[in-house]
Amino acid sequence: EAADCMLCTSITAEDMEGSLKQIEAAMCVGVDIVELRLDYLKAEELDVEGLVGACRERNLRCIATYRPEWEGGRYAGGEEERLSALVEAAKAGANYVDLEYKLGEERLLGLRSEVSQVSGCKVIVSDHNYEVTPSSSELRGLIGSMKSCGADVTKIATTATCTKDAFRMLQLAREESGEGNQTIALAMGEMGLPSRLLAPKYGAFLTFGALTAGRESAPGQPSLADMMQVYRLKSQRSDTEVFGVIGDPIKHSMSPVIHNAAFDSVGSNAVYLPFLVTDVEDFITTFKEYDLSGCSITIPHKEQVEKYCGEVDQVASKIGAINTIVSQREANGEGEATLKASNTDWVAAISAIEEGMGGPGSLKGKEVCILGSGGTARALAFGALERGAGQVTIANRTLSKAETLAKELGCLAKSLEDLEGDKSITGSVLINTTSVGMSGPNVDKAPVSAGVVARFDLVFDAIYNPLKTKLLGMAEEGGKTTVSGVEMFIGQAAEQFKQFTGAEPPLDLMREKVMERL
Ligand code: SKM
Repeated sequence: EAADCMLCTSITAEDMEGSLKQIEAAMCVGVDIVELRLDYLKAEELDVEGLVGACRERNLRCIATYRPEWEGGRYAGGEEERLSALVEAAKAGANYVDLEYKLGEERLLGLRSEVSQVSGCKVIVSDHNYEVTPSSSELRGLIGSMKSCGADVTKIATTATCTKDAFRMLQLAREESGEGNQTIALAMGEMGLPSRLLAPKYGAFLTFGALTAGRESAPGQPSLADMMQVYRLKSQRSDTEVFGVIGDPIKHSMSPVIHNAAFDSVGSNAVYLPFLVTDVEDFITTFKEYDLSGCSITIPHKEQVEKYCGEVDQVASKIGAINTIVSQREANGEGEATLKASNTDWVAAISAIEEGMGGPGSLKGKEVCILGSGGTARALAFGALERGAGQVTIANRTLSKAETLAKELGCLAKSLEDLEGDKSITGSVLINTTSVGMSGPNVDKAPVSAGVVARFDLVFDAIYNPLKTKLLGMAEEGGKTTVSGVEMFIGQAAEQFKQFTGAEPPLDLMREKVMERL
């Protein structure tokens, strides 16, 4: 069945003209309802009747919210004035008014009876926690109290400090989603993103998206365009399968763009989310408890998930790094699912490098130097040896980590300092697997100096965002052959897609979707 979770955006302009523009833009995107954030308007611009009227004229449902500073909003004036503006909004025809739970029962019941005299307007009782997500039983208690304060719709916004928090909020929405589906349960912050993107699957009353990136009215809101086009919220159902990518950081990842487009193209009832994960164990427990279907794993977690997986493919186990988990159930659907782990990085990366060197087999006998010693380094070192490379050197900031990996696979270990200083370390291929140069705070940095780059013929960067990293730029300037991480990225994602769906990956579409964004 199709979920009827409404897509909402907040109108956050400081004047009437800006508000009207935002209302028009929201309608163009296709929102179901808008929240008029009266507290964003300059005092002299506040025209409650005009704003509500503008929505009514356009047949657009609206919520009137006048959030005070004491609840995280912008309104700093007196309470009487604030509350009478909300009653005025109800009279003007707002569909909902949002009243803060912290106003207290007596005040809320009084306001509720004032509002309910105005036909059609319903009361949302809301509460915000900008620090944590309280226990589920506390949250259930809160919903109960909100209802006894006259809430037609209950709204709880908490702050997620782990993935489980986001799913607990979704669970709450589901529990309350019976008759009329009247709970908004959102976890704010980047870790709370699943609570926003899976709101339709879990039967929440509504979910918020930002009109444009940078215009969020609460921390962690995705853009409306992404919600509709990338995550396809309008076609989500209660049985939509959930996939995703875990990493820290994760904002730069193009996996959601590539996998969601691929799911869509084969008509798969599945959605793929970015999960900011710092605590792998919390994620895996959540994955199992909430029956997720599969996930990709990126930096820095590739070496930590193996112990949680029931079945690890032999090569992945030898590499010691996992980038793919698929959940598999018995045919009868009973019992705990088995997590099947594999590594789709190494073939994709080695093929991209060999392609850059002239085709299959071209790594044979070549000297390769790998920067970094995490999960991607493991995959690349294994792959290079598998394809017959001569000497493979692992160079890492912390020498001991390089030594551990080198010993396991039969390579040489160097510190980055050695590599910089010792001009006798040369070779054919230089490979970066560190996150230095990745979109984010280190985007302008390179893991080694131009002097090191000069000692190799070809440079491969496992980073794909940006397409041309600082390191690749240096290599290009030095007249070297360069291979960007994007082909590896597409290759590893295509193999994951096969495992996730059993279908052939739409390679051209996947490439097109990534290139559009890079
Ligand atoms: O191995 C891949 C992983 O599957 C996904 C990913 C990403 O989303 O950026 C990068 C690589 O680590």
